[in-house]
Amino acid sequence: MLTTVDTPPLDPLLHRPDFPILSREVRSGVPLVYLDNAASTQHPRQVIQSMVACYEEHYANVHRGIHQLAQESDDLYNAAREKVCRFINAPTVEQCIFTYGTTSGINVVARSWGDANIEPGDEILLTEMEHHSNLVPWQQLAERRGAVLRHIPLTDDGRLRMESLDSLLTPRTKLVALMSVSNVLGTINPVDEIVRRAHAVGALVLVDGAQSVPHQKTDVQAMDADFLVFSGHKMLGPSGVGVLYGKRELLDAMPPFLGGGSMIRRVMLDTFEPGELPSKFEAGTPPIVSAIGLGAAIDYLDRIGLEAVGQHERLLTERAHKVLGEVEGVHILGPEPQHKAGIVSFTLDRIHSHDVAEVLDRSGIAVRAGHHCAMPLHKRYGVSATARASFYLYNTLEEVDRLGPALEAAKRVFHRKRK
Ligand code: C6P
Repeated sequence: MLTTVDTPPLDPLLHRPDFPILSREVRSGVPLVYLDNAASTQHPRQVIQSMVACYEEHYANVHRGIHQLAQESDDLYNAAREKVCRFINAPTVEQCIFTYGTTSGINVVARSWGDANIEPGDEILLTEMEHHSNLVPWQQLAERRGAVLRHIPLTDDGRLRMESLDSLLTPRTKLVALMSVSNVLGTINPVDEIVRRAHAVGALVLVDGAQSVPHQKTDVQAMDADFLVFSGHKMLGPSGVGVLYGKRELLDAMPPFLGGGSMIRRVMLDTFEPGELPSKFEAGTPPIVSAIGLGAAIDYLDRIGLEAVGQHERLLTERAHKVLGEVEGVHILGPEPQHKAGIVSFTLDRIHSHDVAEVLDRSGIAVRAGHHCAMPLHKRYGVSATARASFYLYNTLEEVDRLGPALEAAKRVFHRKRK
């Protein structure tokens, strides 16, 4: 995790008033403790207001009109793209394509780059910890093109077995697609090293940044990834918008995936000429207001600084390991806090994770339970489901502390039932 000791500590209490939803009560009048941030984060007023202002004052479709509202919407939409581009240090704005989320970005690459470049027998290297969004599109591609899928195995403590790269990366490998941070284990993967080694055998790398871009500084040029995808709704932005970044020469050479309005230069009755980047990959009316909201979310994160966010989440994660470690019967999946982001998944002996989540909910604590769209990962660790607490900049140590008594309560409820 990219944090420095010089970064002043983040005080979540300063930011919580910006998030109206965090002050509401749930169930029978208990304060909400929102620990489901890996699924989706909450929104500060600044993001909500940016979208309200767009609807109330500027809204029109983009890239189509010459009237004033169309121009104002264009300006706001284009400004959001510039913010995204600066946020990940993309060399040019045209390389940041607005998608509908991480899933849609991966599918664009699989359908467009994949169908044009993958030949029978080519290998695509994934990892055993991937989200279904970074498994299924490649399975579909492999089926269409006769490619072979390989997977980097995991250690018992939830890290990639890097030594396996010696045999898994070969001249047959055409693409490595991996998550930078696991949405279940919290593991921070050594992306830089994997990119370097993949490039050494001529493979491209797609990084699923859904769980890292919101929490740690991302520099696509330093990372040298060929593609990066992420979602707005995991970084204080609205749902329905995401980003696909790609290297210019790759995006230029890729055929468009979705056909329709906006993505063309010229259309004849029986053929068309595709437009330039980024429009080539933004067919139809894009998620205009969501993109503008994402721009406002980036402004908010920039003001706080991702170093401070990462440092704060490290404190919360360390505290969560301590609190959960004191509850007998809890087993945490994944590595020690120094190797992970703010995501802590666990099981509790003899209680299904859905029941754990339900009892935590009675105390106002929102966690996710289930397979978290990572069934193969859960199978690797011999469990079908886990409960997951995941943190963001507005969570406090006191909120994490509440997990302890709530889990003890869960044990009392379910162990009594079984007697
Ligand atoms: N993970 C979770 O609770 P979308 O839904 O397209 O915005 O993001 C998909 C996705 C892809 N990769 C990773 C690493 C992810 O964590 C997610 C979304 C959520 O873990 C919802 S399943």
